[in-house]
Amino acid sequence: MSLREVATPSFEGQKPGTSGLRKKVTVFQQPGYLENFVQAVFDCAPELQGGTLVLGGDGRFFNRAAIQTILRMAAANGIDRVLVGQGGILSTPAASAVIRRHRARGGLVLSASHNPGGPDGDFGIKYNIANGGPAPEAVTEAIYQHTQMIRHYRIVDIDGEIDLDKTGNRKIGNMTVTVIDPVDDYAALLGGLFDFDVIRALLARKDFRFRFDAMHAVTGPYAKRLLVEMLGAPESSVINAEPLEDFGGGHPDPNPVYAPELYKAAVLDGELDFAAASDGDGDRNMILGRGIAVTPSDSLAVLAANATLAPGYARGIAGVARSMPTSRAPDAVARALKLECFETPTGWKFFGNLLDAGHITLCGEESYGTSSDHVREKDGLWAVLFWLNLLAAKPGETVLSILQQHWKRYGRHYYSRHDYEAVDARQATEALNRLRANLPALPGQKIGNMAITAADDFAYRDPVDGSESKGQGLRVICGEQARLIARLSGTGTEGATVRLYFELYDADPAKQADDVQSRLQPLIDFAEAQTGLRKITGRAAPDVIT
Ligand code: VG1
Ligand code: CO
Repeated sequence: MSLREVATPSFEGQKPGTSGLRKKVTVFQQPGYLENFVQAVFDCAPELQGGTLVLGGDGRFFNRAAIQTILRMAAANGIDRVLVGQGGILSTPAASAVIRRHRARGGLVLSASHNPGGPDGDFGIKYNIANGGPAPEAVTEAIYQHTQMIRHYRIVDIDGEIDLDKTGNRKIGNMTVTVIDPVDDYAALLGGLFDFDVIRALLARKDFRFRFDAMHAVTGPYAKRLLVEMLGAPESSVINAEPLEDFGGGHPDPNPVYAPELYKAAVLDGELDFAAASDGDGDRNMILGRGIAVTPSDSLAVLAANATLAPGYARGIAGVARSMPTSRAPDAVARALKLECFETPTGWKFFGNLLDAGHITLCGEESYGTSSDHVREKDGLWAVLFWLNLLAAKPGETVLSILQQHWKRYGRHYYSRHDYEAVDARQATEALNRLRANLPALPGQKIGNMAITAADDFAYRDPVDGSESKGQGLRVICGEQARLIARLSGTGTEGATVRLYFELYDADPAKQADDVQSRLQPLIDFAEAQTGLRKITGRAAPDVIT
């Protein structure tokens, strides 16, 4: 084994976005590109020296090659031990669980999450800190700054490759590589949160038709262990369970648009009583019932309202947090139950401090992300088990009836997100700038019969460490009645993706079964009038409506 310092040019744009650094695979394959970013992480996180690092990814194309490189760099940078998931696999929530359980000083999670994979697809890398969560902005910014001035990276040469497929210990010089089962720690953690006996009984019922779609992404092995082996669901109920390097050519994004068959079976055809799907790296969840797709915002609100039905939360929850564009459905629950409630910028990294400080127990985002303080990431299967636990604890209820009762009590927040993908970056900026310029003049104006009470560019001050994050999304607010939000995605790799979010509150149970898009139409029209997005881009409609 020999250690080398390799001279390297710095690369433009190695700036982590909403969730890590995401680029085309071909960008990551440039000599030195991955190495520079990893070296920047090691240089900015000296606490990793002499400590344990967790390493794994969602199994997409380039995952194995990247792991081999990172292991050799870890040995050259004084890491004491690396815990790697077998086959290079670790879902994002499992990586978080492993970091916490083994008191690792950090972790590198290799994933571009819901972005497509394969040689022409996307790759990504994210640094998580010792609490198991995504590094906060100050850390990712320091890493980015460092990539701009990097001149060398350190790596050791070894004969052949490290065998990732057999569990157990290997050595690279003084560093130990421990290949671990990727599911064990995670399954044990979830086993302690939910009532597996009642869920098992529910799944055994002949009249309870259940399906989980792993979308050929990382959750396959996790779902098989938890749902089939531990909870007795029929093997056939977990579909697309084989992780594939290109996710079978699909878009591993669990929503009605990218999981159309599951959506049709449950929502349109009513063939399933409960269906769910997860994304590339296993941190997202979509919950469907017979005739109903649960919006992620409602899902968080329902889980918060019913949390004490699950053993792990039986003593009550401290509070809830949601990202700014997430609907205010959870706020209504927090008010009624007298819980603390926080509004954070988009991205899971903003929940970390609130969770660590014990301010909140549950948190979520409108983008199919929900989780709790059991890890520091969003957790797809956690949400699925929580819903199963809830259904099992409420005999006679369905997903739809649970939601209807929830709306009756707390009011309904009609909600939708419209995405315009791969838009020309200049056009996207122009559209948002138009709205931005109008913001000061909007309060006092009306959207239909609703008066605008505030309009701003969302800024956040972290209540725990006081750090500030500005420019987090344009908001137009009509009191408690409605909101319209516009922001640019920070996870795309092609042009710009514009996200428009629409929310309308209705407390009247007689008006809670309307068509969502029709109810939101005045807000949708107002957004176009303010941004000119469709006109500027020449697009007739959004690419994805969720
Ligand atoms: C999107 C979602 C955001 C989520 C992020 C990472 O970010 O909107 O809520 O935290 O993806 O999720 P953006 O910047 O594209 O809107 V994942 O499952 O892709 O790690
Ligand atoms: Co994800």
